[in-house]
Amino acid sequence: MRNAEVAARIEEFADLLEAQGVEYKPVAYRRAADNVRDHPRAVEDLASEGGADAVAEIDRVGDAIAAKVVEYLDSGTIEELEELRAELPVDMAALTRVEGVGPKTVGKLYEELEITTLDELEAAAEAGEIRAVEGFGAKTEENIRENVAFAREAGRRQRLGAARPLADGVVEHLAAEDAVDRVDVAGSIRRWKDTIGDVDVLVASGSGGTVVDAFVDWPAADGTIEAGEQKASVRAGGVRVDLRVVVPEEFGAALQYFTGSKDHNVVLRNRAIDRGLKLNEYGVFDVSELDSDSAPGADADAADDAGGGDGADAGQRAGEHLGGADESDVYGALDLPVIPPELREGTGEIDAAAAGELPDLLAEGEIRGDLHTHTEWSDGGATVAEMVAAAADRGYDYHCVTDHAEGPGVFGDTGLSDAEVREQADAVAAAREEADIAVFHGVEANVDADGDVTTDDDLLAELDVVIASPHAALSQGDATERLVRAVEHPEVDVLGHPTGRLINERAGLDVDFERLATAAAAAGTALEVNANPARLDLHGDAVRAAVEAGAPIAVNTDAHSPGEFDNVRYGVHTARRGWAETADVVNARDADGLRTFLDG
Ligand code: DGT
Ligand code: CA
Ligand code: CA
Ligand code: ZN
Repeated sequence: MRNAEVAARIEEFADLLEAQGVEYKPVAYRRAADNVRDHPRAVEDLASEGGADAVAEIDRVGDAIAAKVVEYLDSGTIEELEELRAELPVDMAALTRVEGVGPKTVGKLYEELEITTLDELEAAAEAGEIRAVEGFGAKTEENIRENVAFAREAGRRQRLGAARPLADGVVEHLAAEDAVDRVDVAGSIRRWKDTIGDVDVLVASGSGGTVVDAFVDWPAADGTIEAGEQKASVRAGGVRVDLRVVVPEEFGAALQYFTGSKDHNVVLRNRAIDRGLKLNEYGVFDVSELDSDSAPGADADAADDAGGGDGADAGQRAGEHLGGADESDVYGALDLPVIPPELREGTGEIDAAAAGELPDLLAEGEIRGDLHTHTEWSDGGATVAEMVAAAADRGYDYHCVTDHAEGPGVFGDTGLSDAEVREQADAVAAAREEADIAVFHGVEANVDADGDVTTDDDLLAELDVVIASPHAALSQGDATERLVRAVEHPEVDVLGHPTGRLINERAGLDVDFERLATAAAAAGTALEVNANPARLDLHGDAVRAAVEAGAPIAVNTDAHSPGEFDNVRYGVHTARRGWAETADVVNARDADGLRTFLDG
């Protein structure tokens, strides 16, 4: 499926047009890109079956864009895009990662100062050249200077939400090969880390060459970085994807090793050494009978060097082979249950496993409804009835409509006035009549810079569910007391995307999560794990603080269209990274359980 890759090209078009000061068209291109990305069918299949006409069937994709999509799929380039790139030869992706710098700014800075890269941008800011450009001031220049480092760091890692569909795609592609016995992802993508350095894929097969050939022929691959007998790397949609092929007898050991994290593996290997065992990517070995000269290094650091390399020397497979086909061989040999990948960060999970105290983690499929969603009443793209129907189609037991209330950080006429919220209550009541599931009405209110919730208390009291979210003043220094005030508000049920971070774009609020979680637990207010892959807010470590303090958790997609319900898995796995149990999550409860929470 090449939808994400094609969408990225259309978005690049939008950026370059916007940088040239073209109006309206960029917005149209971005909408088209969103719909291509979310389309259930592979865009390359549409193109090969019905050409540009079939591609133009995708909502908001007109004939002009469809023709460009087909041109790209056929030739790998789009002539008009190449021309735009030549006119504006800038590193758009890197430059627009700087907070406050959009395509228009990039266009202007290129025109005036010929800035094309982050380094040049930083140098110009340091030299005071930016404030001299018309429309820019000292404050803008200062902001740019402060935000370049964050942007540079952000560029090195991809959002989970960008990498995960690629990982799913390559697994699906390889699983269809006869030569592939087993295939799975490893590394940070298997641990569902919020950002991904590269995607690691592991295959069990007796014929590495065939698998490597199939891998480099994966349609989403933009280019091959290297290809050997048992290993290969390609670039796909801006992400590096590493493949390793191992024999089936060693698949479990390799999967365990390459899933990491490195910290987890160090603790695990030391546990093996304590038992007279050796653990590496080839298996678990009993080395107690070996003489000390051929025994492996007695500490984990020495064993560390085992990584990499196509061929292992015999020493690494020395000793009695106890297993390695499955991960359970590895953990079992160390008297441990298999530890869920999300927990493998070396933060106490091995002790917990040894004590039989692993958490009963929330699972995909246990979420029974979304507490935070939008409709076209605010900035969503679907009607109340469409969102309710989509929730019912997913098998949810209930649905909550929580459009934006007007307030700080909610732009233009996006947010509903008090009168509009009351008017919407009637529309929700009508949808409730037609629905097979419970439908709750609420609002997403705003937490101002002081921690006040800016919607009228009387209105909040009329609603079934109140989300309160910070949308403004998102770089104010320590925001702990601000958020504590919000969770202590008697009408607030859920603190939405608590830090306001946007991964790789905005660091978000600085919060003492232990203190916030303690206050949330006392007030009975849920802390949200916002499943939008740009947010994943709270992040795993903060969830863990929340769970330890006994604060309720809500895993919400913040869906603005039915397609965005699918993001729920990112929220579930982020909650798992925070050791959240099913019982901690208020929207894993049934409708009565949820009512009890909301009324409490
Ligand atoms: P990433 O790609 O930066 O998001 O993070 P990972 O965890 O996927 O790291 P990566 O791709 O460098 O390596 C995958 C896993 O392989 C890693 O989590 C642990 C394991 N691994 C790789 N190299 C070493 C090593 O030198 N020592 C140890 N102990 N483990 C390694
Ligand atoms: Ca990786
Ligand atoms: Ca890797
Ligand atoms: Zn929202």
